[in-house]
Amino acid sequence: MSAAPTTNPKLLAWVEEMIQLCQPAGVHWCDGSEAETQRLCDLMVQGGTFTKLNEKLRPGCYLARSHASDVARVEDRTFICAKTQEEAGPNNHWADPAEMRQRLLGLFKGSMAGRTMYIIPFAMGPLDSPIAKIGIEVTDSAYVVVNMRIMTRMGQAVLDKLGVGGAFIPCLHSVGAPLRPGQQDVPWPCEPDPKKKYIVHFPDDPSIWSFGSGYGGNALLGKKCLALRIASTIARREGWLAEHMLILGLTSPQGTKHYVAAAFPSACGKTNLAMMQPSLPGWKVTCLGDDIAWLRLGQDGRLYATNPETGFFGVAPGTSQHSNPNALAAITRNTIFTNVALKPDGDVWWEDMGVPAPATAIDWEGNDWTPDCGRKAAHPNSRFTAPAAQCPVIDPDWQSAEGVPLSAILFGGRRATTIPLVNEAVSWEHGVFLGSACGSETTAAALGKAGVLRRDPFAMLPFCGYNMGDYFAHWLALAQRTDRRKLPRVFFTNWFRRSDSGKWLWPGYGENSRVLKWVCERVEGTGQAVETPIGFLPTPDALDLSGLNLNGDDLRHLLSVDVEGWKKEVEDVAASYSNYKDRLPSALTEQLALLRQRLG
Ligand code: O2Y
Ligand code: MN
Repeated sequence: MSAAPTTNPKLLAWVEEMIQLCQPAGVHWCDGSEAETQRLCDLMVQGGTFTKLNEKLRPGCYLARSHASDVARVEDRTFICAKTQEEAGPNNHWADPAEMRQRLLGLFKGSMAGRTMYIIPFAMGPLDSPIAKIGIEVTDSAYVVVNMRIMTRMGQAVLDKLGVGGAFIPCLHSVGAPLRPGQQDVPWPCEPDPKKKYIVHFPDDPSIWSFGSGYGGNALLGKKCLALRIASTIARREGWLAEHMLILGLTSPQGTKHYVAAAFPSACGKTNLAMMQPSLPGWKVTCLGDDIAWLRLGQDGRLYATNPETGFFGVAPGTSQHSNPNALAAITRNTIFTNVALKPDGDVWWEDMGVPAPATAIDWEGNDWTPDCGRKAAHPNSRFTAPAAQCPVIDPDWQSAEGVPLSAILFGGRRATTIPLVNEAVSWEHGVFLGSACGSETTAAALGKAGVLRRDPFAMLPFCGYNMGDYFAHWLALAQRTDRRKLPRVFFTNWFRRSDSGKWLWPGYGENSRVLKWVCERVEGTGQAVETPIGFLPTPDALDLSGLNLNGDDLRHLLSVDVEGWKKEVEDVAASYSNYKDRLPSALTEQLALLRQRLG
């Protein structure tokens, strides 16, 4: 502790307490330097956690393979320990804070024996942003340290900002695999029993405790835990919003620029849209973030968006030259790959990469793999961790302290039927209704059949740190705090509509720029639309479909109101609302009633 690079007494006291609790073999304060990262990567190569990739083909890149029991976020082990279950809401698992604390103290006791405790000072949001938050993650995973360095602003600059009296959010993480003296370590230590993993949030402290997993959102505590679950509770108090949204800039051939934020449930292609290459000539997309947006009213009454992260933790399978050329370019160097396949030439491969499968490879579990072996080479949730600055279309203002003013917000989901390609809300309240009705179908659905629909309001179901009914009210209240004409226009999009025979009706990817163009035109007052029972839909010739071979029937299907489908939709949304009981704002019940009425 004498080597601590801070004099902040609260931080020193907390770290001392954590050392006493976790009993590590050593302590390392992270400075975030290049040299430190290199030392940790070398250490992980020696220990078998990392494989260095071919330096010529993927300079500065590494591959990690996780334990087969530790491959994704664990929603059923994620808890919001608010004072009461009512505060956490039906959208969260809840446990009594005092009881949970006792349970966690038992688990963390001696949990880092034989390991190094790393202390990671990190900031979510640019350090000079008025809503930036400082976290300190204490972890026994070097993998977490090197990922956090990509995903957050990390190191000495954060401690300098914290100073002697600054506040921080304590984030305790252990893989839950202490080493006995002389015990050999494994490449991916973790607690294999799913029932012993805990991802716990105490919104009243606030603090985060994560035990047993070394993977993704379970372990990189700045991301879903801090920047969404805890930040959403802070944002409610402080009057802003922490959202599961990408942020992009869209510039027309005439040079007019609009910023758009978009919320889609997990696995709906947010990273692809965030950095898309528009198919429309002369249009340009720039990326500000692919997963999280913090939104706050500016002095001028407009809503400003900031990405609190500095990297992409993107899903690898499906990332190809067709779906996301800019992501492929961003991950050519200084990238950590987790659970993808290793080719004999020391490069990586995954399903739907758009290049032929190698004749042989090592799969994500470390076994020999051939294309005909009947197994996937990469895990479906395999990931790349890459610096945002490496994205070829990163927006020049992506680190702006004030954020960027939003012209539009898009909601969406993966829906085979009923939901049109694009639909504009008629008012802020209607927009909040559209957000609250978000849902997505499982991708495993048989071709042509709708998958199982999971309602995912605002794409925040796994990430809202308090009662979703109160969250809806917080969104509605924004219109009382500013001139509502200055708020972004709200749209609902669906790139995943299928015909009755199961054919995709919309080509997606770069072609989505045609929808974004209409969105900009609506904001500017030039886009043609017809008012329908569900909102404003583009008139048949309002979308720029030049050069796209879309047949008239398919276009009509994409842009029509399926009244019978919508009647079922209304009842399904009503059923989801019943979860929130008296916490559901009356404005949303009214929106539902109005929609029922308009549908006849
Ligand atoms: O499985 C994980 O731990 C990652 S989940 C994830 C990662 C990046 C961005 N979004 C998500 C998500 O589930 O929404
Ligand atoms: Mn996400």
